[in-house]
Amino acid sequence: MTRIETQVAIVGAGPAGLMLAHLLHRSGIHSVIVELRSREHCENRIRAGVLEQGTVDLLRHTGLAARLDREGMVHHGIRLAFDGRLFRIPLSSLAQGRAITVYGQHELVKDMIACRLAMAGDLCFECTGVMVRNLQSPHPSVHCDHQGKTLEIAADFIAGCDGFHGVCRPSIPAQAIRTFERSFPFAWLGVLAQAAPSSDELVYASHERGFALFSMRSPGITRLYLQCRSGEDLAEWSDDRIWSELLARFENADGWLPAEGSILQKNVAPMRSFVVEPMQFGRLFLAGDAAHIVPPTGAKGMNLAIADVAILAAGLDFFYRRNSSGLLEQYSSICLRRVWQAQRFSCWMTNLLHKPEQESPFEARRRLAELDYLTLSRAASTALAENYVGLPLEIPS
Ligand code: RFL
Ligand code: PHB
Repeated sequence: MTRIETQVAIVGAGPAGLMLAHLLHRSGIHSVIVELRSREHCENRIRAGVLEQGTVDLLRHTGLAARLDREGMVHHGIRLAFDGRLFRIPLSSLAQGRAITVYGQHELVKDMIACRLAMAGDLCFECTGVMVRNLQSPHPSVHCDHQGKTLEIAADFIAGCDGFHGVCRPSIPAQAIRTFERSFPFAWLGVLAQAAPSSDELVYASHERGFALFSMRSPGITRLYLQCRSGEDLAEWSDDRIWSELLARFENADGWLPAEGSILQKNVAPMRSFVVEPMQFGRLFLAGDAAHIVPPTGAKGMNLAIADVAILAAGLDFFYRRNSSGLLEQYSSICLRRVWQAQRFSCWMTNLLHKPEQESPFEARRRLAELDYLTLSRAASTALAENYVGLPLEIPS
C-alpha cells in the first residue's frame, strides 16, 4: 500500500474537481485528484455548452480562459421559436450587459487538465475501487487502486466531485441527509452534426411534436437536441429520422431552419431534478452533480458545479490561511440558495418548452400564452434573461 498525504483529496476530474484543484493551488493548498475514467474519456465526453457570465469571469480571473477567449462564442441573445414566430430575447440589453459564452465542457476540461499537469499537480486517472473513509474524523481518507498499486490518500478534507453516479454521496449515512427529487416524463436525444451553425444564436423551439434545441460547438459543428420519451431506444433513431424530426419541429421558426450535415455522435440523456441537503457530512463536501442535478433546459448544471467549488475553495482558504472554519460551516447553505434558484429556473424553462405526452388542449393554450407573455412584457423577458446569464456569483474574500 502506498500512503500519500495531502490537504484536500478530490474525487472526480470533471469541471467541479478540476476547478477546485486549480483554485486551491492558487491559494497554496495541496490537493490530489482521483478519477475513475481515462484522460481521453474525460476529454471527449460531450456535455454542456453554455457558460454563464460569472463562470467566464472566474475562469478569466484565475488564468484558465486563454483558449476560451480565442474560441468561445459570446452570445448576446437567444431565440424562442413557437407558433410560427422566432422571437429574440436580447439577453445583454436586459441583463446589464451580461452575456453567455458557448464553449464545450470537454474543451474546458481539456484546458483544466493541461493546466493541472503543467503545474505538476497530482491527478490520477483510471483509479478503481474508490472508497472514502473516516468522514467524521479530522483525518478522512480516500482509498483506491491505481496502476497496480493500492493507494491510501490521507487528507484533512475530501471533496466529492464525482458526479451523480459517484461513490461519495452514497457513503453518507442515509439518516444524515435529505434528498429532493423529481423525474420528468421525457428525455433529450442529443446530436453532434458536421454542419456550420445556420443561426448565430441558440434557438429553443416549442412545437406540438415536442421541444427541440439548436446550439453549436464551433464554426463547423452544430449541436442539436430533441425531446424524446425517457428510455428511448437510439436504435429506432436513424440519421434520416433525426433530421426529419428536427426540421419538422423548427418549421415553426418563421422560415429559419438548421443546416443539415452528417451526424457525428448521438445519445439520450435523462431529465431529472435532484438535490441533497446538506451538501456536507463531517469532512466530506459534495460539489456539482454529486450534490444536485438540474434538467438541462436552463443550461445551469456545469455553472452550478463551478459556483459550488468557488465557495468551497474560499472556505478552505479561510480555514488554512485565517484559521477560521466559519465559511466552511456555511458552505452548504450558501450553495443551496443558488442551487434552488437554478432548480426553479430550470424546471420553469422545461415546463414552458416541453410538451407532456398527455397535454390537454387547455394546458397547450396556457403554455402558449406563457410564451407569448415573454414577447409582451419586458419584465417577463428580463426575468428569463437575468436567470439565463446567471445570478451574480459572490465569492467571500
Ligand atoms: P461530472 O462532469 O459528472 O464529473 C464527475 C467526474 O467524476 C468521475 N467519477 C469518479 N471518479 C472517481 N471515483 C468514482 N467512483 C467516480 N465516479 C465518477 C467521473 O468519471 C467524472 O469525470 O460532474 P461535475 O464536475 O459536477 O460537472 C457537472 C456537469 O458535468 C453537468 O452539470 C453538466 O454537463 C450539465 N449540463 C449543462 N450544464 C451547463 O452549465 N450548461 C449547459 O449547457 C449544459 N448542458 C448538461 C447539458 C448536461 C447534459 N446531460 C448530459 C444531461 C446538456 C446535457 C445533454
Ligand atoms: C448545449 O449546447 O449543449 C446546450 C445549450 C443549451 C442548453 C443545454 C445544452 O440549455
